Amino acid sequence: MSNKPRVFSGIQPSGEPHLGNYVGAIRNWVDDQERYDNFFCVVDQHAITVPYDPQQLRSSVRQLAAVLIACGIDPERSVLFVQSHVPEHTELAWLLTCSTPLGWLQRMTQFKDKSTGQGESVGSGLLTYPTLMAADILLYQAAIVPVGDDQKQHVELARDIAGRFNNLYGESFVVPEPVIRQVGARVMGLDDPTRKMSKSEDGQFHAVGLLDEPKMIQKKFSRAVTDSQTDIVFDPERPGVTNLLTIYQALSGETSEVIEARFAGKGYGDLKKNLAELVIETLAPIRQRYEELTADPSTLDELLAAGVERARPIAESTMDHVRQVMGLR
Ligand code: AQP
Repeated sequence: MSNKPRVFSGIQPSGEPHLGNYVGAIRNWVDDQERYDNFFCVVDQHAITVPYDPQQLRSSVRQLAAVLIACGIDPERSVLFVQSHVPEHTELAWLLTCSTPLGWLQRMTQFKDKSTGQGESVGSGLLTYPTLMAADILLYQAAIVPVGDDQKQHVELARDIAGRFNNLYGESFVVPEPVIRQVGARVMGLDDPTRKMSKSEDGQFHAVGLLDEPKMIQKKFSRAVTDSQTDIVFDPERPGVTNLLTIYQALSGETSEVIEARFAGKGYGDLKKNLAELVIETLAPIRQRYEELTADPSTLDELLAAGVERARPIAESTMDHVRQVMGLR
């Protein structure tokens, strides 16, 4: 057993993974892989909280797992697995749901955003999504949860849920901390820089997919919405140009001053062209590794099966304890 701090983080196979997922989460998981005892999970049961196509889900799970490995998640060093392959996630989710006040779930902004306009026909899984996420994290006694800014509220709720359970039934769970990198914690849509870049958002020019062809990447950046001003500076009042500069900063690792100096006196066309080149350069090795990995489907099956083998004993040990203290055994 490792004595490094334990990390858990998940990603939904709800569409093609995009640059926001990469900058806000995946690259941080990869960068810090050596420092932690890592559990990374393709959270397919989260992806069914909104209407979906079963055939599509099946292939998205495989695509996402392969993309994570192609991005640099090393299945030897990190435990990589699919949520539904470890049934303890849903068992713990139900047990936590029973001690989570309704009001805690109703005030989640993701629930409010995703349920807008659906009235009472909204799936109740969308409301209880955060208790499943809390179960994902608490099952592995993870201390650290690296996420993008949009998931901060859910990790804070997981802390509250863990605290409440520990009070009710005795010390059972490590109370997890969200870890959010400053640069790129919320990448915005290229077609509308006031909305977060999302897998499930419609619009061909909204998100840059991690497997997009170079030509498509150029096209998406050339159409990115900016504004009618000319100077290229980070300015929260100008979300379009700031979003492009933020992506540039996250991928180049340069400071905002250096980047502003580089583009001083230049136009939006230059920024978009340079940024597209940087993104193409970053994603090219990922696409190549993805192609190699998916050439033989059995390789991925074996890697995912090995991930379950490593995850399950820990999940089972937590559940043994939880069933006991809750009077279910
Ligand atoms: N736009 C973003 N900028 C920075 N980080 C982001 N993340 C998501 N979008 C951005 C981070 O990526 C990780 C995995 O996200 P997820 O799959 O669990 O679900 P999500 O946060 O709801 O992401 P999407 O892409 O918007 O999916 P859909 O459209 O299905 O809801 C998380 O750490 C997240 O913070």
